[in-house]
Amino acid sequence: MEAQRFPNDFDGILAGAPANYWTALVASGTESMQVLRHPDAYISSLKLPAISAAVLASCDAQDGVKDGIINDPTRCHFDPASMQCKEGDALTCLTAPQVTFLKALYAGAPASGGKPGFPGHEPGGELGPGGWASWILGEGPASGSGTAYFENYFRYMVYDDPTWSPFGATFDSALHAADEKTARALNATDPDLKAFEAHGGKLILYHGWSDPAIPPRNTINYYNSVQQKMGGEAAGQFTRLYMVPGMQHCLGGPGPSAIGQFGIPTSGKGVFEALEQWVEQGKAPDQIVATKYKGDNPRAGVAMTRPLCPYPQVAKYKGSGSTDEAQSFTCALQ
Ligand SMILES: [Ca+2]
Repeated sequence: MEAQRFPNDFDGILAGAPANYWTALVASGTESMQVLRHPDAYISSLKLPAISAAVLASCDAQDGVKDGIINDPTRCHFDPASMQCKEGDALTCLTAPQVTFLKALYAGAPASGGKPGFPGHEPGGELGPGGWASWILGEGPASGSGTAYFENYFRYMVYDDPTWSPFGATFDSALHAADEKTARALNATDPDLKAFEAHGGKLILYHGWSDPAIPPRNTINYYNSVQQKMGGEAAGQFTRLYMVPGMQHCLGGPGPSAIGQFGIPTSGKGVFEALEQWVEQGKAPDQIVATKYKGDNPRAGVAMTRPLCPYPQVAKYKGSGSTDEAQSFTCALQ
């Protein structure tokens, strides 16, 4: 929003997990609340270990390294139907309504009537303290912590009705209402960054591929829209996007998620340092270093480093050397 509306405020902007298409983000919450109408589709977080195991069995090795991290979830075509229970129900499988619900969570809000939809959640990173259990699934239908954001936003910011329930809401109706009331103030989807470019501003975006709060493809969509509007070469002079494999909302998750964001140290050049060098020395950022600490605690020592590559490049294993060390990987296109 700063780069779009107040382009002269900052020389450099580091934007992590941007909620820039706010109205669609909150409206997409109605998709995860469809379990209110179909309570038998509710998936207990006790099933997440089985879901995670099935996702990883399907997609972990696609990037050449079996490490519990999916480098590029867009290449993962995990089918929840593969987990459908043969009979009855168990923590290791999904009932038919649960299969439908899980598919919807990955698919997001579908486009309709010529209007774009909104991306869903990505396979990988469902487990763990910052995963789906708290944010999406909660302890009963529509009780995840994300639900409070969506529900209260529509009650108090859109409909002015404390009794409003997402029970009958659809993505289209919610988006229309949220757009009418709040898009002008809160959406930051303008791809025209000419004024920020003219000011000499630099923008680095990053987003965890396993973010359960803000679907990561939304950031790719915005980045691509800027490329289209400004032209790829011009945009490359002042914008970068880093997609962080296995990182949940801003930090945490199965992947190395210490990338120099908000003061978290990494073991090489992080995103903030990269931005600083770009603004102050004109040194354009290339790959930076992502670190995973033991127990996600910087004081406990380094468990793994990986290069974090400017989108659309990904870190590729060279085929030899420790997969816990960044130098065993190179940034390359798929
Ligand atoms: Ca992998």
